[in-house]
Amino acid sequence: LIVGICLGIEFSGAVPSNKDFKTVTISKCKEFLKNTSSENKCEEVWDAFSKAYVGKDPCEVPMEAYDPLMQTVREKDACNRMLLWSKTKLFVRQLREAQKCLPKLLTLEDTLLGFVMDGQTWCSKKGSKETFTKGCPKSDKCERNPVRSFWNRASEAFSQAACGEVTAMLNGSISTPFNNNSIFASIEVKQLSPPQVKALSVILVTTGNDKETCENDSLRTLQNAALDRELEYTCKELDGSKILDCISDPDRPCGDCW
Ligand code: C8R
Repeated sequence: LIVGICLGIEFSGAVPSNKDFKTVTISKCKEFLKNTSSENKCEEVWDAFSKAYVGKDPCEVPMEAYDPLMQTVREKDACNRMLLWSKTKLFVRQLREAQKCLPKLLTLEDTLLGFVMDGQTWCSKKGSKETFTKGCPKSDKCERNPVRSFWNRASEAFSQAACGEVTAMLNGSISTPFNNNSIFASIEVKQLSPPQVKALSVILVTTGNDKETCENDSLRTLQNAALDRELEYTCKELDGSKILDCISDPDRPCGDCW
């Protein structure tokens, strides 16, 4: 809904919402860090975050603008537990919400920055001190916008912390599950290499009747990219609808579903 509303609004009509956005961001940060030794860090995180885009043309914010933010937030390495995805956000979210029988996999949304910024939109204007949450440019208008650059940079840092076996959930109901324009293809895969990372295991999730297989051309490209990087590669097809039905059924034991 929010995306739909934003699409219809021109940037010139943007509404300042500095306060709300800052309040929401800091309170989500505090919620994430509750009962940890970093609880008081959220103002510092906000400062580093906002410096990346406030006062700048919203089409001229490169991913490097978030480098100082990445320095403030150091994530732990995630060995054998990292879950990357592309075009399967909803499915991954449903899996995480179901919590049942879930292999203990970690997504960027399980880290501070991913958790805090998920679902938010933000930008500023040249010379302005404000943050806007509506009317911000989309990636089709300009690639170097604050939101896209944030996810590029955060995804780069997240995948740099990968180790062991990395899992990727890709969408088998679209014709190009591995798409060069995606953050997964253009940033994350490029960070994965031995000795830190050993294997890439693809789970191709299908929902509905359109079903690509692991033989899909784009997945062959991914396989070759993985092998060029000297990573072991596996690919497995999964019926997403079946899995979701199964994990939401209290009478079915875990082992039945996976
Ligand atoms: N990642 C990227 N984008 C993310 C994100 C995330 O964790 N979380 C959110 N909410 N978004 P896509 P992709 C938003 O095209 O390009 C990481 C951003 O607005 O389906 O391959 C994550 O680690 C972003 O523009 O997938 C994952 O592995 C779109 O969702 C890849 O990058 C991107 O959604 C997914 O990026």
